Amino acid sequence: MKIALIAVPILDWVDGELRPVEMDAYRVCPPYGIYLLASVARDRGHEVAIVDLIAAQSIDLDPYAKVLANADLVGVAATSLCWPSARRVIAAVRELRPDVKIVVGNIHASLFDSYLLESAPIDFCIRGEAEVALIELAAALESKRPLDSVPNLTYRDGGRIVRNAAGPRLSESAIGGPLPAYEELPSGAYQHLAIESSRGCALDCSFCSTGYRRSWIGLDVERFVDRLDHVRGHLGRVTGGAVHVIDDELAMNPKRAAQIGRALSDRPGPYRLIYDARAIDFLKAGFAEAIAPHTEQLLIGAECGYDEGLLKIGKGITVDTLERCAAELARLGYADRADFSFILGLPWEGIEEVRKTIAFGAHLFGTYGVRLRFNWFLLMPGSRLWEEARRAGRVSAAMYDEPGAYHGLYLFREGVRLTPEQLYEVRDTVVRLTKLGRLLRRDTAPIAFFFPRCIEEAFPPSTSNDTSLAQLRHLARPDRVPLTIID
Ligand code: B12
Ligand code: SF4
Repeated sequence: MKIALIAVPILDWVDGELRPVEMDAYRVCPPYGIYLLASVARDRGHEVAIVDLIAAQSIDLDPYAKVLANADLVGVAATSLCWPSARRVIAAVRELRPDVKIVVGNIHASLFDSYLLESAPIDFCIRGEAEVALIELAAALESKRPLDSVPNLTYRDGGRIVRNAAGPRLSESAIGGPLPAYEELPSGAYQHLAIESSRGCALDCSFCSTGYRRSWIGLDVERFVDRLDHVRGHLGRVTGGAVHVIDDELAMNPKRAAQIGRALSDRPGPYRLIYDARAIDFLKAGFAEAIAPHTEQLLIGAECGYDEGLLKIGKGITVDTLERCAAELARLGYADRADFSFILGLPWEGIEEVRKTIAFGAHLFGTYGVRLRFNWFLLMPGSRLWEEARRAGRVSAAMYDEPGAYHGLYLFREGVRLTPEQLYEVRDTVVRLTKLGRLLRRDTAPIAFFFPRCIEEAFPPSTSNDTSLAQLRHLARPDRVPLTIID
Protein backbone atom coordinates (compact mmCIF):
# COMPACT_ATOMS: atom_id res chain seq x y z
CA MET A 1 0.00 0.00 0.00
CA LYS A 2 1.17 3.55 -0.67
CA ILE A 3 1.19 5.56 2.55
CA ALA A 4 2.00 9.25 2.99
CA LEU A 5 2.89 10.30 6.57
CA ILE A 6 2.63 14.00 7.33
CA ALA A 7 4.25 15.90 10.22
CA VAL A 8 2.83 19.40 10.76
CA PRO A 9 4.33 22.37 12.62
CA ILE A 10 2.59 24.58 15.20
CA LEU A 11 1.41 27.68 13.34
CA ASP A 12 0.42 31.04 14.74
CA TRP A 13 -0.39 34.46 13.36
CA VAL A 14 2.74 36.59 12.92
CA ASP A 15 2.36 39.95 11.11
CA GLY A 16 -0.90 38.77 9.55
CA GLU A 17 0.55 35.49 8.27
CA LEU A 18 0.38 31.96 9.64
CA ARG A 19 3.96 30.93 10.42
CA PRO A 20 5.68 28.12 12.32
CA VAL A 21 6.34 29.22 15.89
CA GLU A 22 7.91 28.07 19.13
CA MET A 23 9.88 24.82 19.02
CA ASP A 24 8.76 24.21 15.44
CA ALA A 25 10.39 27.44 14.31
CA TYR A 26 13.71 26.47 15.96
CA ARG A 27 13.34 22.86 14.77
CA VAL A 28 15.06 21.35 17.79
CA CYS A 29 14.76 17.77 16.57
CA PRO A 30 12.78 15.76 14.00
CA PRO A 31 9.34 14.25 14.71
CA TYR A 32 10.62 10.86 15.81
CA GLY A 33 7.19 9.15 15.65
CA ILE A 34 6.75 9.88 11.92
CA TYR A 35 10.29 8.83 10.87
CA LEU A 36 9.87 5.68 12.99
CA LEU A 37 6.44 4.73 11.61
CA ALA A 38 7.81 5.19 8.08
CA SER A 39 10.47 2.54 8.77
CA VAL A 40 8.01 0.23 10.50
CA ALA A 41 5.60 0.36 7.53
CA ARG A 42 8.41 -0.08 4.97
CA ASP A 43 9.62 -3.08 6.92
CA ARG A 44 6.18 -4.60 6.31
CA GLY A 45 6.39 -4.00 2.58
CA HIS A 46 4.53 -0.69 2.24
CA GLU A 47 5.71 2.19 0.09
CA VAL A 48 5.97 5.21 2.40
CA ALA A 49 6.54 8.89 1.65
CA ILE A 50 7.44 11.23 4.52
CA VAL A 51 5.98 14.72 4.20
CA ASP A 52 7.87 16.67 6.85
CA LEU A 53 6.20 20.08 6.97
CA ILE A 54 8.14 21.03 10.13
CA ALA A 55 11.37 20.73 8.15
CA ALA A 56 9.74 22.58 5.23
CA GLN A 57 8.44 25.36 7.56
CA SER A 58 5.25 25.57 5.52
CA ILE A 59 1.98 23.70 5.19
CA ASP A 60 1.86 24.23 1.43
CA LEU A 61 1.24 20.80 -0.09
CA ASP A 62 2.09 21.74 -3.70
CA PRO A 63 5.58 20.15 -3.57
CA TYR A 64 3.96 16.87 -2.52
CA ALA A 65 1.10 16.82 -5.05
CA LYS A 66 2.46 13.73 -6.82
CA VAL A 67 2.95 11.78 -3.57
CA LEU A 68 -0.56 12.66 -2.43
CA ALA A 69 -2.09 11.88 -5.82
CA ASN A 70 -0.74 8.32 -5.56
CA ALA A 71 -1.36 7.64 -1.86
CA ASP A 72 -3.86 5.02 -0.72
CA LEU A 73 -3.66 6.14 2.91
CA VAL A 74 -2.62 9.54 4.29
CA GLY A 75 -1.54 9.75 7.94
CA VAL A 76 -1.34 13.04 9.81
CA ALA A 77 0.32 13.46 13.22
CA ALA A 78 -1.20 15.90 15.70
CA THR A 79 -0.27 17.10 19.15
CA SER A 80 -2.85 19.51 20.57
CA LEU A 81 -0.92 22.59 19.50
CA CYS A 82 -0.39 21.21 15.99
CA TRP A 83 -4.07 20.32 15.51
CA PRO A 84 -5.02 23.73 14.00
CA SER A 85 -2.33 23.24 11.32
CA ALA A 86 -3.27 19.58 10.91
CA ARG A 87 -6.89 20.60 10.24
CA ARG A 88 -5.74 22.92 7.45
CA VAL A 89 -3.50 20.23 5.98
CA ILE A 90 -6.33 17.67 6.15
CA ALA A 91 -8.69 20.09 4.37
CA ALA A 92 -6.09 20.58 1.62
CA VAL A 93 -5.55 16.80 1.25
CA ARG A 94 -9.33 16.30 1.04
CA GLU A 95 -9.59 18.90 -1.68
CA LEU A 96 -6.88 17.17 -3.72
CA ARG A 97 -8.17 13.68 -2.99
CA PRO A 98 -11.83 13.42 -1.95
CA ASP A 99 -11.50 9.62 -2.07
CA VAL A 100 -8.33 8.98 -0.06
CA LYS A 101 -8.45 7.46 3.43
CA ILE A 102 -7.08 9.79 6.11
CA VAL A 103 -5.90 8.62 9.53
CA VAL A 104 -4.87 10.95 12.35
CA GLY A 105 -2.50 9.81 15.11
CA ASN A 106 -0.46 11.11 18.06
CA ILE A 107 -1.62 12.59 21.37
CA HIS A 108 -4.48 14.82 20.13
CA ALA A 109 -6.07 11.89 18.28
CA SER A 110 -5.62 9.72 21.38
CA LEU A 111 -7.41 12.28 23.54
CA PHE A 112 -10.21 13.44 21.23
CA ASP A 113 -10.80 10.66 18.69
CA SER A 114 -14.59 11.04 18.44
CA TYR A 115 -14.49 14.85 18.39
CA LEU A 116 -11.92 14.78 15.58
CA LEU A 117 -13.97 12.28 13.57
CA GLU A 118 -17.08 14.43 14.00
CA SER A 119 -15.44 17.76 13.22
CA ALA A 120 -12.87 17.00 10.50
CA PRO A 121 -13.08 15.17 7.13
CA ILE A 122 -11.05 12.19 8.31
CA ASP A 123 -11.73 8.47 8.34
CA PHE A 124 -9.77 7.11 11.29
CA CYS A 125 -7.97 7.96 14.50
CA ILE A 126 -5.29 5.74 15.97
CA ARG A 127 -4.96 6.14 19.73
CA GLY A 128 -1.56 5.68 21.35
CA GLU A 129 1.22 3.55 19.90
CA ALA A 130 0.69 2.96 16.20
CA GLU A 131 3.37 0.46 15.19
CA VAL A 132 0.86 -2.41 15.21
CA ALA A 133 -2.36 -0.45 14.61
CA LEU A 134 -1.17 1.32 11.45
CA ILE A 135 0.05 -1.92 9.89
CA GLU A 136 -3.18 -3.70 10.81
CA LEU A 137 -5.21 -0.82 9.38
CA ALA A 138 -3.27 -0.92 6.10
CA ALA A 139 -3.74 -4.70 5.91
CA ALA A 140 -7.48 -4.44 6.60
CA LEU A 141 -7.91 -1.73 3.96
CA GLU A 142 -5.87 -3.64 1.38
CA SER A 143 -7.81 -6.84 1.86
CA LYS A 144 -11.13 -4.99 2.40
CA ARG A 145 -11.51 -6.79 5.73
CA PRO A 146 -13.76 -5.41 8.50
CA LEU A 147 -11.99 -2.93 10.75
CA ASP A 148 -13.14 -4.36 14.06
CA SER A 149 -9.90 -6.30 14.61
CA VAL A 150 -7.60 -3.26 14.25
CA PRO A 151 -6.38 -2.36 17.73
CA ASN A 152 -6.46 1.27 18.98
CA LEU A 153 -8.59 2.33 16.02
CA THR A 154 -11.57 4.69 16.15
CA TYR A 155 -13.66 4.99 12.98
CA ARG A 156 -17.05 5.76 11.56
CA ASP A 157 -19.36 2.88 10.81
CA GLY A 158 -22.45 4.28 9.13
CA GLY A 159 -23.75 6.89 11.55
CA ARG A 160 -21.91 5.50 14.59
CA ILE A 161 -18.42 6.10 15.87
CA VAL A 162 -16.74 2.85 16.87
CA ARG A 163 -13.81 2.74 19.27
CA ASN A 164 -11.97 -0.60 19.06
CA ALA A 165 -10.24 -1.91 22.15
CA ALA A 166 -6.60 -0.96 22.66
CA GLY A 167 -4.02 -3.66 21.98
CA PRO A 168 -1.40 -4.60 24.56
CA ARG A 169 1.48 -2.18 25.06
CA LEU A 170 4.42 -2.71 22.74
CA SER A 171 7.15 -4.99 24.05
CA GLU A 172 10.72 -3.82 24.66
CA SER A 173 11.90 -5.51 21.46
CA ALA A 174 9.09 -3.96 19.39
CA ILE A 175 9.98 -0.47 20.62
CA GLY A 176 13.54 -1.27 19.62
CA GLY A 177 12.47 -2.44 16.14
CA PRO A 178 13.31 -0.61 12.90
CA LEU A 179 15.32 2.60 13.24
CA PRO A 180 13.79 5.97 12.26
CA ALA A 181 14.23 6.75 8.56
CA TYR A 182 16.75 9.54 9.13
CA GLU A 183 18.43 8.81 5.80
CA GLU A 184 15.56 10.98 4.50
CA LEU A 185 16.09 13.91 6.86
CA PRO A 186 16.43 17.11 4.85
CA SER A 187 20.00 18.25 5.37
CA GLY A 188 20.41 21.21 7.74
CA ALA A 189 16.71 21.44 8.69
CA TYR A 190 17.01 20.31 12.31
CA GLN A 191 19.43 21.16 15.09
CA HIS A 192 19.76 17.70 16.61
CA LEU A 193 18.66 14.09 16.09
CA ALA A 194 16.08 12.33 18.26
CA ILE A 195 15.98 8.82 19.73
CA GLU A 196 14.06 7.07 22.51
CA SER A 197 15.58 4.84 25.17
CA SER A 198 12.27 4.23 26.93
CA ARG A 199 8.55 4.87 26.56
CA GLY A 200 6.10 6.09 29.19
CA CYS A 201 6.53 7.14 32.78
CA ALA A 202 5.94 5.46 36.13
CA LEU A 203 4.37 8.63 37.56
CA ASP A 204 1.29 10.75 36.88
CA CYS A 205 2.08 14.40 37.68
CA SER A 206 -1.00 16.62 37.80
CA PHE A 207 0.05 19.02 35.02
CA CYS A 208 1.57 16.44 32.66
CA SER A 209 -0.08 15.30 29.40
CA THR A 210 2.24 12.56 28.30
CA GLY A 211 0.41 9.51 26.96
CA TYR A 212 1.65 6.47 28.81
CA ARG A 213 1.66 7.48 32.48
CA ARG A 214 2.05 4.82 35.17
CA SER A 215 3.39 2.53 32.47
CA TRP A 216 7.09 2.54 31.62
CA ILE A 217 9.10 0.33 29.28
CA GLY A 218 12.86 0.75 28.91
CA LEU A 219 14.98 -0.63 26.07
CA ASP A 220 17.73 -3.04 26.96
CA VAL A 221 20.88 -0.97 27.60
CA GLU A 222 23.03 -2.50 24.85
CA ARG A 223 20.16 -2.40 22.34
CA PHE A 224 19.66 1.30 23.05
CA VAL A 225 23.36 2.13 22.76
CA ASP A 226 23.59 0.20 19.47
CA ARG A 227 20.61 2.17 18.16
CA LEU A 228 22.17 5.41 19.31
CA ASP A 229 25.35 4.52 17.42
CA HIS A 230 23.34 3.84 14.25
CA VAL A 231 21.43 7.08 14.59
CA ARG A 232 24.64 9.05 15.12
CA GLY A 233 25.59 8.02 11.61
CA HIS A 234 23.14 10.76 10.48
CA LEU A 235 24.63 13.58 12.57
CA GLY A 236 25.99 15.14 9.37
CA ARG A 237 22.39 16.04 8.47
CA VAL A 238 21.77 18.27 11.51
CA THR A 239 23.30 21.59 12.47
CA GLY A 240 23.86 21.17 16.21
CA GLY A 241 25.45 17.73 16.38
CA ALA A 242 23.75 16.41 19.52
CA VAL A 243 21.20 13.63 20.05
CA HIS A 244 18.01 14.38 21.95
CA VAL A 245 16.93 11.36 24.02
CA ILE A 246 13.22 12.10 23.92
CA ASP A 247 12.18 9.87 26.83
CA ASP A 248 9.73 11.47 29.22
CA GLU A 249 12.37 10.95 31.90
CA LEU A 250 15.68 9.31 30.94
CA ALA A 251 16.44 8.02 34.46
CA MET A 252 13.03 6.60 35.45
CA ASN A 253 15.11 3.58 36.39
CA PRO A 254 18.33 5.25 37.65
CA LYS A 255 20.30 1.99 37.80
CA ARG A 256 19.60 1.31 34.12
CA ALA A 257 20.30 4.93 33.20
CA ALA A 258 23.65 4.76 35.01
CA GLN A 259 24.43 1.60 33.01
CA ILE A 260 23.69 3.55 29.84
CA GLY A 261 26.18 6.22 30.93
CA ARG A 262 28.85 3.59 31.63
CA ALA A 263 28.15 1.73 28.37
CA LEU A 264 28.67 5.00 26.48
CA SER A 265 31.98 5.53 28.27
CA ASP A 266 33.12 2.12 26.98
CA ARG A 267 32.53 3.16 23.37
CA PRO A 268 34.43 5.67 21.22
CA GLY A 269 31.87 8.53 21.33
CA PRO A 270 31.67 11.44 21.71
CA TYR A 271 28.06 11.26 22.83
CA ARG A 272 26.47 14.65 23.20
CA LEU A 273 23.09 13.91 24.73
CA ILE A 274 20.18 16.22 25.49
CA TYR A 275 17.64 14.73 27.87
CA ASP A 276 15.06 15.25 30.64
CA ALA A 277 15.45 13.59 34.04
CA ARG A 278 13.98 13.92 37.51
CA ALA A 279 16.03 15.63 40.22
CA ILE A 280 15.73 12.67 42.56
CA ASP A 281 17.27 10.30 40.04
CA PHE A 282 20.55 12.23 40.00
CA LEU A 283 20.95 11.22 43.64
CA LYS A 284 20.68 7.47 42.97
CA ALA A 285 22.74 4.56 41.65
CA GLY A 286 25.68 6.67 40.39
CA PHE A 287 23.54 8.10 37.54
CA ALA A 288 24.78 11.70 37.89
CA GLU A 289 28.41 10.60 37.66
CA ALA A 290 27.91 8.09 34.83
CA ILE A 291 25.97 10.41 32.54
CA ALA A 292 28.06 13.56 33.19
CA PRO A 293 30.64 13.09 30.40
CA HIS A 294 27.88 12.52 27.83
CA THR A 295 25.67 15.45 28.75
CA GLU A 296 25.32 18.31 26.31
CA GLN A 297 22.25 19.74 28.02
CA LEU A 298 19.65 18.44 30.45
CA LEU A 299 16.29 19.55 31.70
CA ILE A 300 15.03 18.98 35.21
CA GLY A 301 11.32 19.53 35.83
CA ALA A 302 11.72 21.45 39.09
CA GLU A 303 8.16 22.84 38.87
CA CYS A 304 7.75 24.66 42.24
CA GLY A 305 9.96 26.33 44.84
CA TYR A 306 7.89 25.16 47.84
CA ASP A 307 6.94 21.73 49.15
CA GLU A 308 3.13 22.12 49.23
CA GLY A 309 3.19 22.79 45.49
CA LEU A 310 5.53 19.89 44.78
CA LEU A 311 3.18 17.62 46.68
CA LYS A 312 0.26 18.75 44.51
CA ILE A 313 2.38 18.09 41.40
CA GLY A 314 3.09 14.54 42.57
CA LYS A 315 6.60 14.05 41.19
CA GLY A 316 7.99 12.62 44.41
CA ILE A 317 10.43 15.49 44.96
CA THR A 318 10.84 18.26 47.53
CA VAL A 319 12.82 21.49 47.50
CA ASP A 320 15.49 19.63 49.43
CA THR A 321 15.72 17.08 46.57
CA LEU A 322 16.11 19.92 44.07
CA GLU A 323 18.78 21.59 46.16
CA ARG A 324 20.75 18.36 46.63
CA CYS A 325 20.49 17.64 42.91
CA ALA A 326 21.80 21.12 42.01
CA ALA A 327 24.66 20.64 44.50
CA GLU A 328 25.54 17.26 42.97
CA LEU A 329 25.56 18.68 39.44
CA ALA A 330 27.79 21.55 40.65
CA ARG A 331 30.13 19.08 42.36
CA LEU A 332 30.43 17.08 39.13
CA GLY A 333 30.96 20.25 37.08
CA TYR A 334 27.89 20.32 34.85
CA ALA A 335 25.38 22.49 36.71
CA ASP A 336 25.75 25.13 33.97
CA ARG A 337 24.38 22.62 31.43
CA ALA A 338 21.24 21.94 33.52
CA ASP A 339 17.98 23.82 32.96
CA PHE A 340 15.80 23.78 36.07
CA SER A 341 12.34 24.32 34.67
CA PHE A 342 9.73 25.96 36.95
CA ILE A 343 6.01 26.51 36.36
CA LEU A 344 4.55 29.86 37.39
CA GLY A 345 0.84 30.37 38.09
CA LEU A 346 -0.32 26.82 38.80
CA PRO A 347 -4.08 26.75 39.47
CA TRP A 348 -3.68 26.85 43.27
CA GLU A 349 -1.07 29.62 43.19
CA GLY A 350 -1.37 33.23 44.25
CA ILE A 351 1.44 35.77 44.07
CA GLU A 352 3.03 34.49 47.31
CA GLU A 353 3.60 31.01 45.87
CA VAL A 354 4.97 32.45 42.63
CA ARG A 355 7.36 34.68 44.61
CA LYS A 356 8.58 31.62 46.53
CA THR A 357 9.26 29.72 43.30
CA ILE A 358 11.22 32.60 41.77
CA ALA A 359 13.19 33.15 44.98
CA PHE A 360 14.05 29.47 45.20
CA GLY A 361 15.12 29.36 41.55
CA ALA A 362 17.30 32.44 42.12
CA HIS A 363 18.88 30.70 45.09
CA LEU A 364 19.76 27.61 43.01
CA PHE A 365 21.14 29.80 40.25
CA GLY A 366 23.21 31.94 42.61
CA THR A 367 24.51 29.08 44.76
CA TYR A 368 25.09 26.26 42.27
CA GLY A 369 25.10 27.92 38.85
CA VAL A 370 22.24 25.95 37.32
CA ARG A 371 20.22 27.61 34.56
CA LEU A 372 16.57 28.54 35.03
CA ARG A 373 13.47 28.37 32.89
CA PHE A 374 10.33 30.06 34.18
CA ASN A 375 7.28 28.90 32.20
CA TRP A 376 3.71 30.04 32.72
CA PHE A 377 1.24 27.28 33.48
CA LEU A 378 -0.79 26.29 30.42
CA LEU A 379 -3.84 24.04 30.48
CA MET A 380 -2.68 21.28 28.15
CA PRO A 381 -5.14 18.53 27.15
CA GLY A 382 -4.42 15.16 28.68
CA SER A 383 -3.36 16.34 32.14
CA ARG A 384 -5.32 15.80 35.33
CA LEU A 385 -5.54 19.59 35.77
CA TRP A 386 -7.00 19.96 32.26
CA GLU A 387 -9.53 17.24 33.03
CA GLU A 388 -10.60 19.10 36.20
CA ALA A 389 -11.07 22.28 34.17
CA ARG A 390 -13.05 20.35 31.55
CA ARG A 391 -15.34 18.89 34.21
CA ALA A 392 -15.93 22.42 35.49
CA GLY A 393 -16.94 23.46 31.96
CA ARG A 394 -13.98 25.83 31.54
CA VAL A 395 -12.16 24.13 28.64
CA SER A 396 -13.07 21.83 25.77
CA ALA A 397 -11.53 20.07 22.78
CA ALA A 398 -12.94 22.69 20.41
CA MET A 399 -10.72 25.35 21.97
CA TYR A 400 -7.69 23.80 20.27
CA ASP A 401 -9.10 24.00 16.73
CA GLU A 402 -7.76 27.36 15.65
CA PRO A 403 -4.22 28.79 15.63
CA GLY A 404 -3.42 31.15 18.45
CA ALA A 405 -5.21 29.35 21.30
CA TYR A 406 -1.76 28.59 22.77
CA HIS A 407 -1.09 32.30 23.23
CA GLY A 408 -4.72 33.35 23.64
CA LEU A 409 -6.02 35.30 26.61
CA TYR A 410 -8.77 32.83 27.48
CA LEU A 411 -6.57 29.77 27.91
CA PHE A 412 -3.94 31.77 29.74
CA ARG A 413 -6.46 33.25 32.20
CA GLU A 414 -8.14 29.87 32.73
CA GLY A 415 -4.77 28.56 33.87
CA VAL A 416 -3.02 31.46 35.58
CA ARG A 417 -5.13 33.37 38.11
CA LEU A 418 -2.75 36.25 39.03
CA THR A 419 -3.96 39.80 38.41
CA PRO A 420 -2.28 41.83 35.64
CA GLU A 421 -0.49 43.92 38.31
CA GLN A 422 0.88 40.74 39.87
CA LEU A 423 1.92 39.43 36.46
CA TYR A 424 3.86 42.65 35.82
CA GLU A 425 5.45 42.33 39.24
CA VAL A 426 6.61 38.83 38.29
CA ARG A 427 7.96 40.14 34.98
CA ASP A 428 9.92 42.92 36.70
CA THR A 429 11.40 40.52 39.25
CA VAL A 430 12.48 37.98 36.64
CA VAL A 431 13.84 40.69 34.33
CA ARG A 432 16.00 42.02 37.21
CA LEU A 433 17.17 38.48 37.93
CA THR A 434 17.95 37.91 34.25
CA LYS A 435 20.06 41.09 34.08
CA LEU A 436 21.97 39.98 37.16
CA GLY A 437 22.34 36.51 35.64
CA ARG A 438 23.90 37.94 32.49
CA LEU A 439 26.40 39.89 34.57
CA LEU A 440 27.36 36.80 36.54
CA ARG A 441 27.45 34.35 33.65
CA ARG A 442 28.80 34.70 30.16
CA ASP A 443 26.30 32.44 28.36
CA THR A 444 23.57 34.42 26.70
CA ALA A 445 20.53 32.98 28.42
CA PRO A 446 21.11 31.45 31.86
CA ILE A 447 17.50 32.41 32.66
CA ALA A 448 14.67 31.90 30.16
CA PHE A 449 11.33 33.67 30.59
CA PHE A 450 8.67 35.26 28.41
CA PHE A 451 5.88 37.62 29.30
CA PRO A 452 2.50 36.57 27.85
CA ARG A 453 1.70 38.66 24.79
CA CYS A 454 -2.04 38.34 25.47
CA ILE A 455 -1.63 40.14 28.81
CA GLU A 456 0.49 42.90 27.26
CA GLU A 457 -2.20 43.38 24.63
CA ALA A 458 -5.28 43.18 26.86
CA PHE A 459 -3.85 44.86 29.95
CA PRO A 460 -1.05 47.18 28.77
CA PRO A 461 1.05 48.33 31.72
CA SER A 462 0.25 51.96 30.92
CA THR A 463 -3.51 51.47 31.51
CA SER A 464 -4.51 54.34 33.78
CA ASN A 465 -6.54 53.87 36.92
CA ASP A 466 -9.53 55.60 35.28
CA THR A 467 -12.39 53.19 34.99
CA SER A 468 -15.12 53.23 32.39
CA LEU A 469 -17.67 53.45 35.19
CA ALA A 470 -16.08 56.62 36.63
CA GLN A 471 -16.17 58.16 33.15
CA LEU A 472 -19.86 57.41 32.70
CA ARG A 473 -20.61 58.95 36.09
CA HIS A 474 -18.59 62.00 35.08
CA LEU A 475 -20.80 62.45 32.02
CA ALA A 476 -24.00 61.95 33.99
CA ARG A 477 -23.12 64.26 36.90
CA PRO A 478 -20.53 66.79 35.67
CA ASP A 479 -21.30 69.06 38.61
CA ARG A 480 -20.14 66.39 41.12
CA VAL A 481 -16.80 65.46 39.49
CA PRO A 482 -13.84 67.85 39.61
CA LEU A 483 -11.64 68.61 36.59
CA THR A 484 -9.01 65.87 36.00
CA ILE A 485 -5.73 66.14 34.10
CA ILE A 486 -4.69 62.94 32.29
CA ASP A 487 -1.03 62.88 31.16
C1 B12 B 1 10.16 14.87 21.84
C2 B12 B 1 9.06 15.78 22.32
C3 B12 B 1 9.10 17.09 21.88
C4 B12 B 1 10.08 17.59 20.85
C5 B12 B 1 9.33 17.43 19.51
C6 B12 B 1 10.18 17.19 18.33
C7 B12 B 1 9.28 17.09 17.14
N1 B12 B 1 9.56 17.90 16.17
O1 B12 B 1 8.33 16.31 17.12
C8 B12 B 1 10.21 19.06 21.28
C9 B12 B 1 11.24 19.16 22.39
C10 B12 B 1 10.56 20.03 20.17
C11 B12 B 1 8.81 19.26 21.87
C12 B12 B 1 8.16 20.44 21.90
C13 B12 B 1 6.94 20.60 22.53
N2 B12 B 1 6.27 19.71 23.23
CO1 B12 B 1 6.73 17.90 23.31
N3 B12 B 1 7.09 16.12 23.59
C14 B12 B 1 8.04 15.34 23.20
C15 B12 B 1 7.89 13.96 23.86
C16 B12 B 1 8.75 13.95 25.12
C17 B12 B 1 8.23 12.75 23.02
C18 B12 B 1 7.53 12.66 21.66
C19 B12 B 1 8.02 11.46 20.94
O2 B12 B 1 8.67 11.57 19.92
N4 B12 B 1 7.75 10.26 21.48
C20 B12 B 1 8.19 9.00 20.92
C21 B12 B 1 7.29 8.59 19.74
C22 B12 B 1 7.59 7.18 19.31
O3 B12 B 1 5.96 8.64 20.25
P1 B12 B 1 4.87 9.56 19.58
O4 B12 B 1 5.42 10.79 19.01
O5 B12 B 1 3.75 9.69 20.52
O6 B12 B 1 4.40 8.64 18.34
C23 B12 B 1 3.68 7.45 18.51
C24 B12 B 1 2.16 7.64 18.55
O7 B12 B 1 1.73 8.88 19.06
C25 B12 B 1 1.74 7.43 17.14
N5 B12 B 1 1.81 8.51 16.18
C26 B12 B 1 2.59 9.60 16.16
N6 B12 B 1 2.41 10.28 15.01
C27 B12 B 1 1.50 9.61 14.29
C28 B12 B 1 0.95 9.85 13.03
C29 B12 B 1 0.02 8.96 12.52
C30 B12 B 1 -0.58 9.20 11.19
C31 B12 B 1 -0.39 7.83 13.26
C32 B12 B 1 -1.39 6.90 12.73
C33 B12 B 1 0.15 7.61 14.52
C34 B12 B 1 1.10 8.48 15.02
O8 B12 B 1 2.64 6.42 16.70
C35 B12 B 1 3.94 6.66 17.24
C36 B12 B 1 4.61 5.34 17.50
O9 B12 B 1 3.90 4.57 18.42
C37 B12 B 1 6.36 13.98 24.20
C38 B12 B 1 5.94 13.10 25.34
C39 B12 B 1 5.82 11.67 24.85
N7 B12 B 1 6.44 10.78 25.55
O10 B12 B 1 5.22 11.38 23.82
C40 B12 B 1 6.15 15.46 24.49
C41 B12 B 1 4.76 16.08 24.24
C42 B12 B 1 4.21 15.55 22.94
N8 B12 B 1 5.08 17.50 24.10
C43 B12 B 1 4.23 18.26 24.66
C44 B12 B 1 4.32 19.67 24.68
C45 B12 B 1 3.30 20.40 25.56
C46 B12 B 1 5.29 20.33 23.96
C47 B12 B 1 5.47 21.84 23.82
C48 B12 B 1 4.22 22.67 23.80
C49 B12 B 1 6.43 22.30 24.91
C50 B12 B 1 6.58 23.81 24.98
N9 B12 B 1 6.13 24.36 26.09
O11 B12 B 1 7.05 24.42 24.07
C51 B12 B 1 6.22 21.90 22.48
C52 B12 B 1 5.23 21.87 21.31
C53 B12 B 1 5.56 20.85 20.27
C54 B12 B 1 4.48 20.57 19.27
N10 B12 B 1 4.85 20.68 17.98
O12 B12 B 1 3.34 20.29 19.58
C55 B12 B 1 3.08 17.47 25.26
C56 B12 B 1 1.88 17.51 24.32
C57 B12 B 1 0.55 17.56 25.03
C58 B12 B 1 -0.55 17.75 24.05
N11 B12 B 1 -1.76 17.56 24.53
O13 B12 B 1 -0.37 18.09 22.91
C59 B12 B 1 3.75 16.08 25.45
C60 B12 B 1 2.80 14.90 25.46
C61 B12 B 1 4.59 16.16 26.76
C62 B12 B 1 3.86 16.24 28.07
N12 B12 B 1 4.52 15.73 29.10
O14 B12 B 1 2.79 16.76 28.25
N13 B12 B 1 8.31 18.09 22.30
S1 SF4 C 1 6.19 15.36 34.50
FE1 SF4 C 1 7.76 13.79 34.15
S2 SF4 C 1 7.68 12.51 35.99
FE2 SF4 C 1 5.75 13.64 35.92
S3 SF4 C 1 4.30 12.28 34.83
FE3 SF4 C 1 5.19 13.70 33.32
S4 SF4 C 1 6.91 12.59 32.46
FE4 SF4 C 1 6.37 11.57 34.40
